[in-house]
Amino acid sequence: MSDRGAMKAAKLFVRCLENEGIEYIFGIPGEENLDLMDALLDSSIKFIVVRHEQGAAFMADVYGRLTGKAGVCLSTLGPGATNLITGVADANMDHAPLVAIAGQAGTYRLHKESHQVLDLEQMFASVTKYSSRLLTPNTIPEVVRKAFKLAQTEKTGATFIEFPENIAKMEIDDVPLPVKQTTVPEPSADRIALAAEIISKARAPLILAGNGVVRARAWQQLADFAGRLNIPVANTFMAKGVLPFRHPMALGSAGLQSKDYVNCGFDDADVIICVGYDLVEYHPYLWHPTRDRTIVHIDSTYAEVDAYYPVAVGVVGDIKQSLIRVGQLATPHQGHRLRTLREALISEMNACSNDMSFPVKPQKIIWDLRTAMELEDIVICDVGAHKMWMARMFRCEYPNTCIISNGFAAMGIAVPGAIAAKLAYPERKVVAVTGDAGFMMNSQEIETAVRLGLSLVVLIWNDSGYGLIKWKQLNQFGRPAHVDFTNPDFVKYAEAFGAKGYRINQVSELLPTLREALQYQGVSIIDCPVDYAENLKLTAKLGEMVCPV
Ligand SMILES: Cc1ncc(C[n+]2csc(CCOP(=O)(O)OP(=O)(O)O)c2C)c(N)n1
Repeated sequence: MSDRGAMKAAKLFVRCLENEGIEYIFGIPGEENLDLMDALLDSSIKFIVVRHEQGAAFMADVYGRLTGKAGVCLSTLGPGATNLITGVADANMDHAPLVAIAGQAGTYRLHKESHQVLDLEQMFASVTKYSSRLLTPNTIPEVVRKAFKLAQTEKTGATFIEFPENIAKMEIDDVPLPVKQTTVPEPSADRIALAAEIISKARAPLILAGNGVVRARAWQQLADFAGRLNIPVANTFMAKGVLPFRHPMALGSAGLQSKDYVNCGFDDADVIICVGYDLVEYHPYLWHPTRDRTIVHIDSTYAEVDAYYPVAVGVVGDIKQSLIRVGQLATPHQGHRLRTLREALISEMNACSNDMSFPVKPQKIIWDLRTAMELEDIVICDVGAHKMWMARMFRCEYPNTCIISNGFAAMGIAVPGAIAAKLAYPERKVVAVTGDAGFMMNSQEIETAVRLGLSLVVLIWNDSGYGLIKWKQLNQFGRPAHVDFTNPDFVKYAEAFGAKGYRINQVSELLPTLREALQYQGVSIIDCPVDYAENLKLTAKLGEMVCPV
């Protein structure tokens, strides 16, 4: 073979990454990965230099969510690796495929107190599916293949490779291992029959669709299943869009910690069909406190053990196949008992479409954003009160058009995530929806976006505080504690990066500003004051709600 022959281990490592079809690596180099960085110069892989390793990990995380292929991030040893870890944990807990790579000191100084040395293999073990240190160049093909295989196999997640600098310099004559696509096994016929029987006999079945449906790309099968059997569908935050919201069976997102319309659907149901549902997102005690409903578990893996998740039948295997086959066998239901829940949500979504109050109500921000964006465009949502509103009220007609971190729920994902989304889908518009606090956690990546010449919009919901925490404090204690701060002038801040800054001074400016920003060739940052008095009003209203079912 012509590309055989002795080469540096760093070069073999890069060949192994190319063999995995890697397009981008997000990261920051350091002194302990000089050979790897140099080898990357001769590669087809594009290295995206970022401004904080956490940004790199979030970029890889969102790239993985959107494409289904592992996103790759890289740091140096010690402080670079500790900076990386939040984004890696976020990917792992939200089941986004990601491979993290860190440099390490030479193996001759790992056994003692030594400059910048931490045991990274051990540190990443708790936030990944697989964590490995390269102790000899001979293991590079196996370790890289295994890291990608595990990251991209259900339940997908993060893996980690530690690459000591002396190993990277060694000579090796080897080639990458062939990449084989793993296949999910077929569901068994008796489980399918039992699930179909339970569903057919149910008085009031309900589907809870989770992020696993997105990962399995099984949204069409889900829509066919729900449509044929006439069963309403609630989705988790991360599964927004798995059923187009215009579908009459769509009930919207479940996951608000307090009661919501959709919870009335869970209360009313006797059989709950969980499809690709990850418990980490929305704990079963929140939707199944009585522990007495019949649960049908349709997923690619066995169910997690949880006292509030007693599975009557588990249909484990390829989710697409399971939905097709159970859907064919089960008897369709009639009518739509939960239509009133859907109607109540829709009337709430519409209620503030013409609201002229200022600061802008969350519902109105969402209305204008949905109006300004095309349905295939992508929102990356940060974590906070704005996420709760977006999850609940931002309509999605397609999956992966509103990315939400909801397992680990780490603030700071939106800006780096938007950069990754734009790199993955240059032809689509991308908006980062973020609180002022989450924005400031990774706003340094604005420089990355500007340098890369990307066009994206950052919409900041400005309340000069940690809004979600304030909401909870007011609910529980009636007074806020240590949640207020001041912000820089976001317009000047944007301009300092070479981005365009907008400030919303009255509500009527929001829609035209969003439209202008979406057309702008470059990065635009919109500072939108938000009226979070609506948070408590929502909790109070839902608290007093009598179920309309
Ligand atoms: C990295 C991280 N730190 C802290 C938290 C806890 N937390 C969740 S939401 C939130 C407040 C977010 O404030 P902001 O970004 O301004 O959004 P808002 O709630 O005001 O919409 C905090 C501190 C978290 N989820 N992630």
